Amino acid sequence: MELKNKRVLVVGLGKSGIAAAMFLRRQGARVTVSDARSAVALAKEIPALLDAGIMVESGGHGLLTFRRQDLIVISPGVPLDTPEVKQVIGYGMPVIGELELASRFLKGRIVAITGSNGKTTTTTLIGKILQDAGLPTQVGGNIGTPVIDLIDQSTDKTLDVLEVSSFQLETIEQFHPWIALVLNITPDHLDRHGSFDNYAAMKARITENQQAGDYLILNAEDKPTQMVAAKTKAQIFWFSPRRPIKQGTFVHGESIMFIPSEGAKAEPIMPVAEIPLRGSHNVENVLAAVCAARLAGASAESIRASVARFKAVEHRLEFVRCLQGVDYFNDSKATNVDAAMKAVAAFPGGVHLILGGKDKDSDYSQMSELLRERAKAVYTIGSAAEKIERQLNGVVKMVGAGTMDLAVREAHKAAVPGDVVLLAPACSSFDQFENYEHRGRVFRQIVNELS
Ligand code: UMA
Repeated sequence: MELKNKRVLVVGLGKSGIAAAMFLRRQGARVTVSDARSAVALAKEIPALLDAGIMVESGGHGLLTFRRQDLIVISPGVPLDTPEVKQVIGYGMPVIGELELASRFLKGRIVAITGSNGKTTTTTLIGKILQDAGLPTQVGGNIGTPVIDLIDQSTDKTLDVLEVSSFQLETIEQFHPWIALVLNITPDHLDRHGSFDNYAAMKARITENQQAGDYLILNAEDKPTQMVAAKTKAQIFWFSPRRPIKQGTFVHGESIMFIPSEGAKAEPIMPVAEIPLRGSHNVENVLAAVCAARLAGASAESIRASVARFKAVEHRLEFVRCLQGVDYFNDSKATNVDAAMKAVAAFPGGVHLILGGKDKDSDYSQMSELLRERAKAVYTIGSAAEKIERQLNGVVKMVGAGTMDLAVREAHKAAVPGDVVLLAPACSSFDQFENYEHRGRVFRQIVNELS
């Protein structure tokens, strides 16, 4: 892709927009960036961009800026129906995302992981297993490091392990993973994608450019994920915690097994009991990671050792502390209803659950049965509080806490030894926090200050 002297507009000046703008400039493009935030809010970012010879439009997107370009690169957080974007797409202007741009320059082979939940844990785990197996590996994408930042270090031998979101997949064209994984598809981001079908269709795009020499790993127990099988040219591998499958990974008795091809003998990888992560959803994440790692060339022994050493990723059912016999867990990354349910289901009972934040058109009543069974109380925070209280009315004791501070303190007062205080908010964080990491750090700090 020739970028020299091309006029390129980068929309959104977050992590991926800044990385994309700087990369495009290094490639000799004439770069402009446009962000909805004001110049004051962008005061930290703007000087370095201007120094690099990049033009900056702040405080909103101007249609004229959009029209005078050869290419538009949009950040994952910018919806395609943003009026200016929609209009130039109508004129036939090429619009791609940072993932697509990066993957055109990235060397090596791509292992891409998507799914509604478990992406970050599985991505991190695959990265660790491959690194421990001595394979040249780097990790990035939705997990936090823009894919563009992996380009310089990549060689033809590199395995680029990428967490990819529906937002990123919405703007791909040629993105082509060697190994693609779809962990599960449950409702999320419906405010952005409009419907579950649209959202699922975005996830399925991960396999759009795969060919017969590629691998697609799918969850055999998740219906919407199974549907992706009909859309691929790649060889399909399945994972299942419940039943033997013909090709892929599954649990047999107490062990994780791998079958490399239909009819081949099952190879034992490791006992399930050696998985150091809580919750049955993490067994699924490990099954998916094991399958990818075996296909990428890691040995069974090496995989077993890496998995056994693996620690929960920050903000994913992360153990914070035990105080007066009560365990505190931070699952701030549980940003949708399904993830929050998986977190609650990881405990046999006695859960004091902190729920709320910014709603994403979610249906919290799906949690009713599980909460009746396992939760002692729900503490609501953020702008979704009223909706949650309405939808879960009468299901479980409800405490309208409003803020994280009050929620933790109320839960601390009510919890008795053996109980669990769990932050698994089922919402995004943007109403009260910068992002889910910030929310998780605030929770941890309040918990660590309790006495
Ligand atoms: N902006 C506009 N116009 C708009 C909307 C946003 O100018 O219409 C601007 C904002 O003012 C802001 C910038 O765009 O300055 C933010 O861009 P962004 O939201 O794309 O955020 P980045 O910092 O570039 O981070 C993105 C991913 N964020 C999202 O997809 C929302 C990060 O995933 C990812 O780690 C990073 O790229 C590197 O790849 C985060 C995320 O929340 C973790 N992902 C969602 C999820 O996991 O559920 C999909």
